[in-house]
Amino acid sequence: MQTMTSPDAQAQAAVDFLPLKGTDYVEFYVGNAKQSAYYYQAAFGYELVAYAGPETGLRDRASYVLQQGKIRLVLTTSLLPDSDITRHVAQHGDGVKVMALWVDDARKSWEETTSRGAKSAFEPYTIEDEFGSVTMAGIYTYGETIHTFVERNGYTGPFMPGFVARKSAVPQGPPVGLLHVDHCVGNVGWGEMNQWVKFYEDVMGFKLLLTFDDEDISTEYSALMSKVVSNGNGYVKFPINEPAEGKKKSQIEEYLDFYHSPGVQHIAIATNDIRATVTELRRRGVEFLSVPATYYEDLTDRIGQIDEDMESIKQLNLLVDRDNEGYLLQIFTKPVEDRPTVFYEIIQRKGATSFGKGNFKALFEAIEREQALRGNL
Ligand code: TYF
Ligand code: FE
Repeated sequence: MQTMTSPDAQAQAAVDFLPLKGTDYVEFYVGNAKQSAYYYQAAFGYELVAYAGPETGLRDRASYVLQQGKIRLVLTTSLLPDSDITRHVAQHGDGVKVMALWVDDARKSWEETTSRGAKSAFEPYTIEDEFGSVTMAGIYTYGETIHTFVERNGYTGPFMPGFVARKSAVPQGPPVGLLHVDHCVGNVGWGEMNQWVKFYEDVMGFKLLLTFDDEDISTEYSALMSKVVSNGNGYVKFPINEPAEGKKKSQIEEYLDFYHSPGVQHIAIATNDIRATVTELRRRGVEFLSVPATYYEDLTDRIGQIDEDMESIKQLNLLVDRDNEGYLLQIFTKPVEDRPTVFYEIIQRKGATSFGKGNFKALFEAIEREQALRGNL
């Protein structure tokens, strides 16, 4: 007798085994969380909302939780001469340790992924206080970076049990308008991109969205390759870069030389008014990469008409690209620490779902000018 997959089983197979509600928080391990928290408030307009440290009973570390729109950053520092946090900071400098994903069922997320081959970072556990309970579990991704699954069960406290509410003491200027995390990009070693794409496909149920080969993304000097994976509902997108052979050192190689392992390269943050956002960020002293005036010479020919007037785009040094669905405006900060590692992208999507391929050359040349100043090209 012939066996057929029942429609029920087929529907079951199509069900997302790792439904994600979005990014819950991004946690950095840093050398001095108090000062980093000040920087993110003063320069990027985040608000301090929660804190955990010696005053709340922790002996080994302090964490500051910052929020803007739907974005939550956790800045954690060690209080000890030797600990996982201390060693992480010594190895990588300030960097992203956790990309936390908001889920309905943290235990199931951990079981589904570890049973498919993910390396566990920590087993599911639940913590509670008067505001409710939060269940978490963690798995490793590239380098020392982990994904924590966060199940909030309608938790109503400022962040999670163990944290107390804490308000900003930093005077705030006009709002910056950062809304949510658009994508988080990882840099991995030579020849490792495909195995990490496979990890996101097989272990996390993501789909390959886009591929950029070294022809798409090479300047006269250096090259890289990139593939973008996305989860079922498209809320979570992870581009993964690896270096490619070029005449000079790839920006990905420079990152790996200073981070000393794979890790998060940039976090792209969405705004719905990039001109207002970047004007305010510049006023607050955030440093951006710049493209030469020639970038704007043929821009209208390349992207056609847009809502914004070209003069303001040029003044703010924004990049613009178009795809089949619309266009996007973007700009990139310089690295936000002394090592040339983590930086931010500010992005406004007006229909476009792509990644600014038309800007790669100008952007990578801008990065190379910075690399050359650092003596790393
Ligand atoms: O995320 C992206 O794909 C774009 C462009 O090293 C990009 O932001 C790609 C690779 C890279 C820097 C930016
Ligand atoms: Fe990006």
